[in-house]
Amino acid sequence: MNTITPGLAALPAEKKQWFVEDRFGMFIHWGLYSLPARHEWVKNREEISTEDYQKYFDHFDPDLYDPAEWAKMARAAGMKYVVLTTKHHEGFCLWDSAVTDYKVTETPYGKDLLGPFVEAFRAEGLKVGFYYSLIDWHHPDFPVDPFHPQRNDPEAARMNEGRDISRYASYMRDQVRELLTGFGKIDVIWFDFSYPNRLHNELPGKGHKDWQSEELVKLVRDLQPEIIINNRLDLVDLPADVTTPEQYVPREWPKVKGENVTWEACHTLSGSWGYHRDEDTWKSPDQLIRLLVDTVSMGGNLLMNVGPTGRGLLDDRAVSALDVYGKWMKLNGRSIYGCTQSSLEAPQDCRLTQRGNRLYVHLFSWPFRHLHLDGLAGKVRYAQFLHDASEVLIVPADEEDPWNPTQVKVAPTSVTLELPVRKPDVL
Ligand code: JFZ
Repeated sequence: MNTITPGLAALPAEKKQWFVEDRFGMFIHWGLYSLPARHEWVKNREEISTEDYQKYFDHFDPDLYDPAEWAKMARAAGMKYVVLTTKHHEGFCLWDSAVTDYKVTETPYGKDLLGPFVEAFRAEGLKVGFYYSLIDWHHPDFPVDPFHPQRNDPEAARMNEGRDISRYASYMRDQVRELLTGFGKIDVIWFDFSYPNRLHNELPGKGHKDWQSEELVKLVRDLQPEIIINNRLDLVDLPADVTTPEQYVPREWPKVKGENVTWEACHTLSGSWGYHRDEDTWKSPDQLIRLLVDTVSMGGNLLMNVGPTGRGLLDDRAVSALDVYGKWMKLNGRSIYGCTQSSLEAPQDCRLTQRGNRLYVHLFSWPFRHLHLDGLAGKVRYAQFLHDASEVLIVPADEEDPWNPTQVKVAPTSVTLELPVRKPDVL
């Protein structure tokens, strides 16, 4: 047994109730990288120096930014909470931080983005979360490491002289304090990310000692006692409030030390998190819905990402994806909100979600006329389609059809539903 330092204990389950009921949130990656529009890691990938990256700061002017519009779209898509990158790895801050000039108020836009954002999403009834990058490729005290844009610079070692990561850790605490005191009640904080081991090159990685993660968590718990903190602070012996697999569908409910944990999958609509103009890997409507159903069928949440453009709009491809969710959730939201994994085994090509004694069967491919549900003999009172509430007949177990006695055999332990030959024309 680990004894947990006071102030570091994880949130009790009842404080996470809203989160597991809501099930579906919007992730937003927005920053200077929206201008190059070729991946939020562009500074790293193209090894861009801070001087060369400055042009994006000098041209940051999202004149069409209207957070009320975003919030309406998120709500219409069925999303119940939002997580915004207040600072991503590039180090640029979307609020008027007192401890840096590398912030939106110093760009041509010249105004705070975060205050209006928080207000707009709350007004639509969504809970609000802040993503805050532990990595910072701009801060002068952040040592060049395996992910740093200057990692291959022959001067890297010399550059690190005088860089003091403990000063950076204290900068992070200052910023987190601003974020968690200046914008009212914040529901989620999403730190990103740790890489304590040496990676592909010889430079050491970074983990909880570098971030001073314990101090950070204590501060967060102190300022916002009900906030949900994710698991990317490299606090291996501390239970996190939520585990966050990324761009990946687990095979089963994720476990920590053998126990099912609260978890949230995050996914992109295309491949990049930040706005990427030329990417051609947008997920199909079918894939978008499956990601949500798959996740909830294993007891998780889905945080689906959008990357607004440099002018502050969601582009048409993102808007269409949100429409897909909106249309589907309007009819099928009851199989998502407040639902979780069922203890029953799903038939082939199906997923199950369950809320209380109501079982939702999601058919990923359409069977011919009959759907057999094992282990449910005598337990199904009524069956219906969710999209139109039309009855789905249950094949009586004890009656044989005199015209064709071999037609349907109902196993004594299962229930057989009679489906129309043609799949109803809903997504
Ligand atoms: C991180 C970010 O680098 C990325 O830009 C985005 O913000 C995403 C949500 O989070 O990406 C990660 C973090 C951890 C791993 C991979 C990508 N990992 O541990 O493999």
